[in-house]
Amino acid sequence: MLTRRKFIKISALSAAALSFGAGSLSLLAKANKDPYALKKFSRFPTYCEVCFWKCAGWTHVDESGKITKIIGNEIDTHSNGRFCPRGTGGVGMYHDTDRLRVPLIRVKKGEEQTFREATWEEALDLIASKMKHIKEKYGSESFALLKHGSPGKHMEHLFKAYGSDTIGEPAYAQCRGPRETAFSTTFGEWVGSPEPTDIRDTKCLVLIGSHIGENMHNGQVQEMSDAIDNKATIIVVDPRLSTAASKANFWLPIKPATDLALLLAWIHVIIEEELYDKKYVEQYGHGFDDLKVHVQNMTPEWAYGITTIKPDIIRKTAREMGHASPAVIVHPGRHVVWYGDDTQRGRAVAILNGLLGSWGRRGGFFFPEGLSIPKYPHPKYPKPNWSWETLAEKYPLAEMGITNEIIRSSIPGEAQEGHLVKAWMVAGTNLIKSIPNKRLIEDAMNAIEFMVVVDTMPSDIAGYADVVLPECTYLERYDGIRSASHRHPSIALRMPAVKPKYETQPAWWMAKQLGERLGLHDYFNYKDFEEVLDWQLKQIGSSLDEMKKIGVKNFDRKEGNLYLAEGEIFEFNTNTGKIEFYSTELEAKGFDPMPKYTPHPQPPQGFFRLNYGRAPMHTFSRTVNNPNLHDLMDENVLWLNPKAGKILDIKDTQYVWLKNQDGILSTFPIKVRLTERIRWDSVYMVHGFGQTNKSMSKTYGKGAADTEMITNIMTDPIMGGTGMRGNFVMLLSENPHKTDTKNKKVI
Ligand SMILES: Nc1nc2c(c(=O)[nH]1)N[C@H]1C(S)=C(S)[C@@H](COP(=O)(O)OP(=O)(O)OC[C@H]3O[C@@H](n4cnc5c(=O)[nH]c(N)nc54)[C@H](O)[C@@H]3O)O[C@H]1N2
Ligand SMILES: Nc1nc2c(c(=O)[nH]1)N[C@H]1C(S)=C(S)[C@@H](COP(=O)(O)OP(=O)(O)OC[C@H]3O[C@@H](n4cnc5c(=O)[nH]c(N)nc54)[C@H](O)[C@@H]3O)O[C@H]1N2
Ligand code: SF4
Ligand SMILES: [Mo]
Repeated sequence: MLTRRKFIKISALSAAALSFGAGSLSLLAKANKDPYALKKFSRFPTYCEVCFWKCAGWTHVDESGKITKIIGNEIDTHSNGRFCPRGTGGVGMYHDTDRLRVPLIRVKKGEEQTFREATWEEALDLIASKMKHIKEKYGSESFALLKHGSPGKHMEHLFKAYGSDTIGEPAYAQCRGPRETAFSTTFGEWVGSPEPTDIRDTKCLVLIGSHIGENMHNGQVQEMSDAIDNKATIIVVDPRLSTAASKANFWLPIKPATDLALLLAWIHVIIEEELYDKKYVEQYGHGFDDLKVHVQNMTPEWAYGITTIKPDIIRKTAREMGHASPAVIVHPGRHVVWYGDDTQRGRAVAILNGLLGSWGRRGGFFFPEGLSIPKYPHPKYPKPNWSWETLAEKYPLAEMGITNEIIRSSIPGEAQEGHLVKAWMVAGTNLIKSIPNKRLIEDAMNAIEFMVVVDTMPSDIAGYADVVLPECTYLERYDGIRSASHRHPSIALRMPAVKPKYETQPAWWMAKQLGERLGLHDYFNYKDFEEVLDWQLKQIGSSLDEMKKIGVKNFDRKEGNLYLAEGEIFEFNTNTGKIEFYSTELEAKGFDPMPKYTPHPQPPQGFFRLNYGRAPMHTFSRTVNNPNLHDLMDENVLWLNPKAGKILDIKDTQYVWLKNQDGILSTFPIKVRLTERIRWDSVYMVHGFGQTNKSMSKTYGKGAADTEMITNIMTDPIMGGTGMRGNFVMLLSENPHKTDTKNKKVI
């Protein structure tokens, strides 16, 4: 048992050096059997795993069996047949020579910890024995799964069969959780993914920090470009001149952390000037009169003092929305964990949409419809004694596992009585980059008994594992059927275009192998995943053969219209059956039934607010080493206003280190970009860089990591989101890590 978990480097290991026992060879032979080499196709259907928009496409393979390109599937309405630059660059994930190649097991050599190569048999046996041990000693609930993306789905099935629902993913408490709670307490529905925003038909699109254009969620970007061509009014609220802001009719360079005041002032104007959709509000709304009183004094003049946005601009933009109503979208955003009052900010956004009558209306939000894919038959999952829900109890409206609470519950003294997490499987998520508060993660990793990482790359988190399982990339495997909720239902198939490189394997195979070892055969009662897919597809009137040829299948809607009909009787899934301007659910749980503005700290003298976001050619940390995408952008830069640069005597292209309000230093320096596009009180960087694992040879040490600087977390009391935008940094021109007087490294 390891009591201290040191980060260890994963060196580029060669598969050739490995000798296999006969058992594991036969295992591989089974899994690698011909589905991977369907010679009659030169293009194979897939859906993209570079981000979670899941565009469907074709992987092209030449006669020598080499992947040449990936392009969009022409009948995929999700992507309109076009991939974004990252999707096209997905080929690089397959070709990346730094990929994980073989299973690895941590060993201690004297005082040193290191990895050694292992056979699949050995690695899987070890994990299964640990799973049995944890179950016997503490209960299955103590083995947590932290996951994201396709591999996570397969592992989720394994964990639920094993008896653990201690499961969480960063797409909730680090991403869109607050907006889902906000919309479900208002309209009785999550926004969901992809967002059912009818952007192509809108007359007015309001983006509050949603930087579509840098945020490259494909369908939205394309529809926004159509909306611009159709002369829709674009209003962007962002302290930074984002790409979207540069295309907007109105750019409101708001003082960071004050959006709620602007939203309330907009609500004030829309009610005061009677710009709201009266019939809609009367028929569907609950609590309008309370809201009217609530915002009575929240005038544009009041908001001006807080937001720095001029009253006449607030009025003008409110009128634009009112005149476009109901074909108007106040976008719910996606990564919305900013300042801890994010559910309440999301509520203000939802209320605005409710007033403008945009929910269920053309040019606003449509009612999406998806196809539910029948589950391959298996016995019922055992009921765990406790689960993620138990760990999230202090957040009454948490609707999914809270990653950081699972992590916290791994630390004795922090965990609730009887609910200590003792082991983790981490599948498809790089926790070191995606979860703030690295100290907490390190303490937790030191405390747990065992940790498995399933990844395609030697990511930061892989360096902390006891066992690393190398997954093949999405181009080399089957996965679950993509069922997209959209204007109409559609499904897409992902199948291997080539055999997995090296000794890599798909996650479905790993899950089955572990399941068999744990005596859970009935949950994995199939030979391979083709069998599961074919069975599922046949239940919905298709087949694996058909899907291999077409890749995407579109279905007609069955569950009602895209929009509300004029005056339609409609019951919303809230306590009152209405759109709740006044939330009865929040009130019952002890929270403000209507959103209030509360001020947040501003940067102290000498510090800037740390702002971060996306670049069009990268997805988080998963693409930074991708050879194709690395060529397009190989490091992140720090946006700094020239005025601030002048005062600090910091020049354009100069490298600086960062130090945050808690004295945390950035491991690596970052290049300054002086630009008027950022306010003087903030700096901005793209998330995902500052890779600490040397085995990621192209990207190691390039750029800085925003996550390192995020140690102040403003937690949303309603659903547990980790607000990450309340961190402040100062810029250091000298290397703070340089050797001290005794010639020893400080860090
Ligand atoms: N500081 C900060 N933190 C953030 C954000 C931010 O902007 N700043 N953004 C937040 C948001 S919105 C989100 S959604 C999350 C994203 O959080 P994550 O999904 O954890 O993001 P990545 O950093 O891309 O880590 C993905 C990991 O999965 C691996 N991987 C990629 N493909 C596969 C595969 O096919 N199989 C397996 N097994 N592994 C694979 C990659 O190599 C990488 O190690 O992060 C959140 N955290
Ligand atoms: N290329 C690319 N596209 C992606 C992703 C990716 O990794 N790469 N990830 C996808 C995922 S999972 C997500 S969740 C989305 C996230 O993307 P979005 O939800 O669109 O954006 P955020 O990351 O929340 O916000 C970034 C913007 O907020 C602005 N901002 C910062 N502080 C404030 C403030 O106080 N007020 C206001 N009004 N604005 C502020 C920043 O300047 C920046 O422009 O992107 C998705 N699309
Ligand atoms: S938006 Fe781009 S990266 Fe995301 S799934 Fe689509 S093609 Fe892939
Ligand atoms: Mo996200």
